[in-house]
Formats: sequence, structure tokens, C-alpha cells
Amino acid sequence: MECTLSDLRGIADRFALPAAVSAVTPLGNGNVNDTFRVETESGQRFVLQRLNTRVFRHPEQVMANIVALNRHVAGRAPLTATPERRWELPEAIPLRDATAFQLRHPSGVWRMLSHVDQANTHDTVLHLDHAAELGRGLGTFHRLIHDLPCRQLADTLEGFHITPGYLASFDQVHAGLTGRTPQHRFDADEHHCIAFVNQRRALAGVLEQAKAAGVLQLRPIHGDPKVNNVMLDTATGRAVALVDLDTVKPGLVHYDIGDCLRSGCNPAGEESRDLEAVVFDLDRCRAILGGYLEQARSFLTAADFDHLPVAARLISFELGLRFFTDHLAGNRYFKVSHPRHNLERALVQFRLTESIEAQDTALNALIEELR
Ligand code: GN1
Ligand code: MG
Repeated sequence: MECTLSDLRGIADRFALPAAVSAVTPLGNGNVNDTFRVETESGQRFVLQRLNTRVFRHPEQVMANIVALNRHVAGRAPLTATPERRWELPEAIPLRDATAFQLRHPSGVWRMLSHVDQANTHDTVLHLDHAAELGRGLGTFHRLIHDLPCRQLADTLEGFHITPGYLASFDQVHAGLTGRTPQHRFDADEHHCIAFVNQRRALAGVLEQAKAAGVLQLRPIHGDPKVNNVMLDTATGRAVALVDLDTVKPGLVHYDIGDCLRSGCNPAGEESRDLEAVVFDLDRCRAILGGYLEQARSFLTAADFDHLPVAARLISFELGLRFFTDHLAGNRYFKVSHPRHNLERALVQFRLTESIEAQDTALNALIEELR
């Protein structure tokens, strides 16, 4: 259901803000939720979001995870504050009547978070200092939450980043299309994607097998640390916060590192239509991992390092697989602006996967160097 401005103001007013709402404007370009910036008459800003409940089926658990994170990080300023860097974690704002952190409304489920002021984001990495800050941002976030016991976090999105599960969904959707009479006719791009996936079936299980064998351990993760979820201080360019905390839940740090690399090392960005421009840039990769390890090295195990080289490749492949499956399924998960949008996004991620594969030796050497 579409919301008018007056609906949005009414919704924002239900949350415990310090003053009346003076403006609500759209914010960002998320693929799943709807996001707005709220300004109050006292001049403060907040972030209002409508959670996509087809994706996040238990919004109260999503909010409980954010609150658990807020509690864990509160009072840990000494761990993060340096003279050069401020660090923030968006905080959940309760409803006025303090009954919950989410509002059920005819238009959907809404929640309010604090706003990270004097900060901005970009969709792609602009230069190597930006890449290093991206890594430091993710590393700082992991350092602050790695010792939050996983049992305190709900699994808000079952199957998220479980690549074999996405492969099974692909097989199901694909079989549904080929089993029809008359059979669905795939175009050349779709044939390419199907062959691409089929050639990489063995890759899908690598991280999950290591997890099942107890080689890799579950830790709290962000789930979606792409370039535009890392806020940079507008004056200093330093990372100050990771935003978009819906996917915080137990997982492997490799999902996060892989996601950060697939997003940060592709100068063309994930919405590019120019496939020739899509490459995995090793200099950006070195800068991101260098920044990350400055913050996070102390709690990574040897096995964690052993599995870093595969993380970027796997998460790029996985996102391509997710986009492609959604394309075949009729664009039901990711927001699209035209019918081939998810197919185009899949082609970008598969091209990026190929670029990573072509540089496998150099990537391994780079990670050995940083160990
Ligand atoms: C989705 O909604 P957004 O843009 O924050 C997706 C991520 C993908 C990302 C790709 C819950 O994130 O996993 O990496 O799109 N989030 C969910 O842009 O599926
Ligand atoms: Mg997200």
C-alpha cells in the first residue's frame, strides 16, 4: 500500500521522538525495505523504515536483535573512540507508549532508528583510502560484536547466505520452467546464466561444509556490509557507522567479508549495464582487507584466514544466483525497475565472479601477504 506524506507523518509521530515531525523525505535505494528520513522541529533527524515482511517475517525479532546489539555495544566507547574517529551504532527508537520497537499499521510494519549525522555513503568505492575505511568500518563493527553470544540473536532470515539453499531454490524454479508445456524459452543471457551456475555447483557448499565440520564458527555478523551501508564522516572521510542492521544475526564473518569485497572491489557497481567495466580490483581488495585486519585480526583463527580467498568469489556467485533465481521466479524478492533488472544484476555478479576466478593466484598471494 502506497503511503501519503500525511500517513508517513502520522506513522513517525507514533514513535518516541524528542519533538514534533517537521519533514519526511525518501532516503537511499535499498532493494528490500522502504526508507525515509524524518526531521523534527527540534532539528534532529531519524530514519523511518517500512520492513518488507515478505522477507522479514518476524519484525519483532529483527528489532530485538538490534536492541541486543545496542545493549552489547553501549558503554564500549573506549574500544572504538580514538581522537580521529567517532563511532556510532544506529539505535532503535521505541513507540511513544513504549510497548514495542515496531509499529503495525495498515500500510505495513514500521520502525524508527537514530540517524548518523554528518556522514554520507557512496554506491561504489571512490579511491583506495575509501576502500581502506570500508574495511576498517567492517572490522570495527566485527570487533565490537564478535563476543556477543550468538544465542542472544534470533535467526531473522532463515537460509540467508546459505549458498546451497539458494542453489536448491534455483533448481526448483528452473525445473518448474522446464517442466511446463509448452516449455519456457530461455534467451541467450538466461542460457549463459544457467550454464554459469551449473559449472560452479561444487563451489556452493564450501563455507557451509567448513561450518558443519566445526572448522569455521558462527559469530554475530552484519549480513549486508556493501559499500553504501558504511557511513563516512563528511569532514574526515573516516568510517563512522555501519547502517542497515536488519540482517544482523549469527553467521560466518566470511559472508560479511565476501560481501564487502564483492561490493567494494567492483568499480562499476552492482547496477552497471556495462559488463566490460565489471572487474574485481585487487588494489581495492588489498586496501579493504588491510583496513579490516587492522581492526579484526586479533580474533580471527588460522582457519578463518584459510577461507578468506574463497569468500569474495562465493558471495559474488551467491548474489548472482539470488538475482537470477528471482528473475526466473518473476521478481518477487528484490525490487526492480524493469523486467530484466534482476537478470542484468545477475550478469554483473557472474562477471565479477569470473574476474575473481581469473585472479585466483594473485588473490591467494595477497591474502598470504596480509596474514
Ligand atoms: C539487499 O535491501 P538492501 O539493498 O539493503 C539484500 C542483500 C544484497 C543486496 C544487494 C535482506 O539489500 O543481501 O546483497 O540487496 N538484502 C536482503 O544490493 O536480502
Ligand atoms: Mg540490506
